[in-house]
Amino acid sequence: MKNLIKLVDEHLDKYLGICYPEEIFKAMKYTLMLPGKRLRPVMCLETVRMLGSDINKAFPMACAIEMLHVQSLIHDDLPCMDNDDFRRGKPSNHKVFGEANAVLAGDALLTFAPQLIIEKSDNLTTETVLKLIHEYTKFAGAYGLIAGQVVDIESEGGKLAKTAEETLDFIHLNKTAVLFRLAIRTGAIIANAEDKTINELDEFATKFGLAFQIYDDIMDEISTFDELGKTIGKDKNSGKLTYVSLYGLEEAKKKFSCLIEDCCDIIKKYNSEIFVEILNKLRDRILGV
Ligand code: GRG
Repeated sequence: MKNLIKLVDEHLDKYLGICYPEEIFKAMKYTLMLPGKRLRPVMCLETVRMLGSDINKAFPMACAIEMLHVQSLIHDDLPCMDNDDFRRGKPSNHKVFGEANAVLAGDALLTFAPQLIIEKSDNLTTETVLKLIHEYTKFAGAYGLIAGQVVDIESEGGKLAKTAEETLDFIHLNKTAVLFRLAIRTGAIIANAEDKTINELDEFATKFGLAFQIYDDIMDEISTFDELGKTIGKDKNSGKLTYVSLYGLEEAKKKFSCLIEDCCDIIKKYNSEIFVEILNKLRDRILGV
C-alpha cells in the first residue's frame, strides 16, 4: 500500500507542472499534494494488478480520479457548500488562494483530469480510452457526484423529496460510492476484464463506498482534528442527514460491519492483500481490533 501511494504521489507531481499563470497551478497542486489517503487511485491500480495486467497502463486514469476527488473536496469546503476552513490538516484551498481561485482550481482539476487520460494513456487502445472517458464523465456529472452533492445540500434544509432513508442512500451512493466505482470499474476496463467480473467488482465498490461514507460519518462523531485533518462534529452541528443522525451510532456501526463483511466475501477470491489491508484498517478503527 505504501509503495503504491508513493508511486501515485510521484505521478501526480509529474503530471501537473507549474506554468503561467502560476497562481492557478499552485492552487490546483496545493490540495492535490497534501497527504490524503489516496484510496481511490490505489484501488484503481490494485484492480489492474489483481486482474493480471500492468499497473503502468493505469497511472493517468488513477491520477485523474484523485484529481476529480480533490476537486470535489475543494468545492465542498467553499463557504457556499460545507464551509470548512481545514482540509487534510491544513487551511482549505479558498483560505489560502481566495474563493475565486479555489472555484477555478476545482474547475481546472475537473477538466485537466480527462485531458491527462487522453494525452498520457499511449499504451491503451482508443476504444479503451473512450470507455474510460465515458466512465469519468458519467460519474462526475449530474448523474453522479453532482447529484449527490445537490441532494446533500437540500437535505440540510430539511427539504426531502423522498423518505429520509431513500434520500440518505441516494446521497451516499452518488456523493461517495461513485468515485470508488469509477476507480474499480476503470481498473477492470484497463485490465480488459469480462463484463461478469466488472459487475462483481462494481458490487464490491458500491458496498465499499457505502461503508466508507458510514465510516466517515462515524469518524465525524468519535475522532479528533489531528486524526482527520478537518473540523470535527460539523455534521451534527449543521443538522446534516447522516447514517449516525438517522439510525444512531450503534446501528451505524452494525450496518458498517455488515457492508465490510460483504466486501470481504466478494474480494477473497481475487487474492488482493491491498484490498484486505484497506478493509481491515477501516474495520479496526471503527469496531476495535
Ligand atoms: C464534480 C463538478 C463536480 C462537483 C463536485 C462538491 C461536490 C460536487 C461533491 C462533494 C463530494 C464529497 C466531498 C464527498 C465526501 C466523500 C468523502 C467521504 C470524502 C473524504 O474522502 P477521504 O477520507 O479523503 O478519502 P482524503 O483526504 O484522505 O483523500
